[in-house]
Amino acid sequence: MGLYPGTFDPVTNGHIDIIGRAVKLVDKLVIGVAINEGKGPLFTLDERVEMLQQETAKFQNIAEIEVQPFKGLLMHYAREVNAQIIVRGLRAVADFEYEFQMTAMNQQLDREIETVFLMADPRHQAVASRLVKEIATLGGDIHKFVSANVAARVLEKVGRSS
Ligand code: COD
Repeated sequence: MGLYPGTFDPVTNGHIDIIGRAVKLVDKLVIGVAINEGKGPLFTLDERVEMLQQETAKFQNIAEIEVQPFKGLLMHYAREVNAQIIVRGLRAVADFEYEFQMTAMNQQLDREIETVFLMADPRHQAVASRLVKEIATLGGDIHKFVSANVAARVLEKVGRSS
């Protein structure tokens, strides 16, 4: 069983690419949506969970998928859901230091659970939720980076019609 944790504010084509790869590696994937108030999310926790449920329905025939909110320590949550592996996505070199530090600290908290890193298709590697929100706010087209459903919801949130 694998756990893919994140903020998913909102879920992007980069996240979906990683989920599409992860479901080939595990029989069940829990997608843990962190409250992460520190990041000042645009979407509520319920909205982020709902969007992920809609976007991941197409993978249900490959592996069982459960989207759940979580708060508190990732490693406590990973143990609670019985995860053997934590899935993380790697984007550019800039991600590496953050991911390296987080994994190293998490390893100190629980040595039984391994973190695996997956890379998205080059078309999706640079996509980041933060930049999608910025582009939307500044009047740019976000349809290459998120699904039509997510794009409509982002545009509505930032006061633009799609
Ligand atoms: N290509 C590849 N991977 C991608 C892409 C892309 N285009 N976009 C995103 N990803 C990957 C990210 O690298 C990440 O691995 C994952 O998808 C989720 O990304 P985000 O940005 O939605 O989520 P994060 O990175 O903000 O999630 C951070 C956590 C919520 C997992 C972290 O803060 C956490 O564990 N919080 C709980 C508190 C805790 O345990 N703290 C101690 C940590 S040591």
